[in-house]
Amino acid sequence: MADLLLALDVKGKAEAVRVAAACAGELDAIKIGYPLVLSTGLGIVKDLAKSEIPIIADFKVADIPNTNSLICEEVFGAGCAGIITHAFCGSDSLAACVDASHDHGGVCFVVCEMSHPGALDFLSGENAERMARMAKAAGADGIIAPATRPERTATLRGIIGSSMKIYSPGVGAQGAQPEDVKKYVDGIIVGRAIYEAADPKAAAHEFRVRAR
Ligand code: O7M
Repeated sequence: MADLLLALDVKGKAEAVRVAAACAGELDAIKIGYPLVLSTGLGIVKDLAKSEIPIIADFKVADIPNTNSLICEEVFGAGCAGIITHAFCGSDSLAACVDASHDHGGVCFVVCEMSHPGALDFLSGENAERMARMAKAAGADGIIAPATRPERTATLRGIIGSSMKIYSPGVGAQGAQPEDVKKYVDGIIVGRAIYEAADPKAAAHEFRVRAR
């Protein structure tokens, strides 16, 4: 059984609040990222707080340790419950993000293998497996692994074990189905197939039921 996370990659406060309100009761978390935050500012976190579910900041953090810590301060200061970081900057950068998240009472998820075809250039295979091991060693709360390659997500689950979570994008617009990965993951991430739907609540409801 997997949770449903909405990737709220819309532009502007009005559209974000409209979609979040429409989906009320059907979501377990909302993931925000650059498209929404660059168009609204981080204040959008407070605007979305009415939905009373965790807001996770997908900034795919990738910098030196000090900068990563500063980014975490802003994200958790704004009211987010979690942050998503890259791991390829190395174990010190990753540790800074995980530690800063925990210092602020938040959770930190680590991108290991990405869902798009170009991920096969770098963000897959042995690199992804190394990053999963790094995420585990750093004490991260979970990883990101692709619904579009369920066999890879199963491999990464084998590396991190059952004490860490996996959130999995690629369901819907990128072609994967909830049934492809739900047995390996703790949550599926769905964006366009919900926020571009004529009836976002009905779409979210269907994904939620199918992820169970
Ligand atoms: O369902 P979509 O394709 O409209 O949106 C998918 C969301 O998941 C979107 O916010 C992407 O940025 C994100 N995502 C991927 O699609 N693939 C990845 O490998 C990783 C992510 C992600 O969420 O990383 C944290």
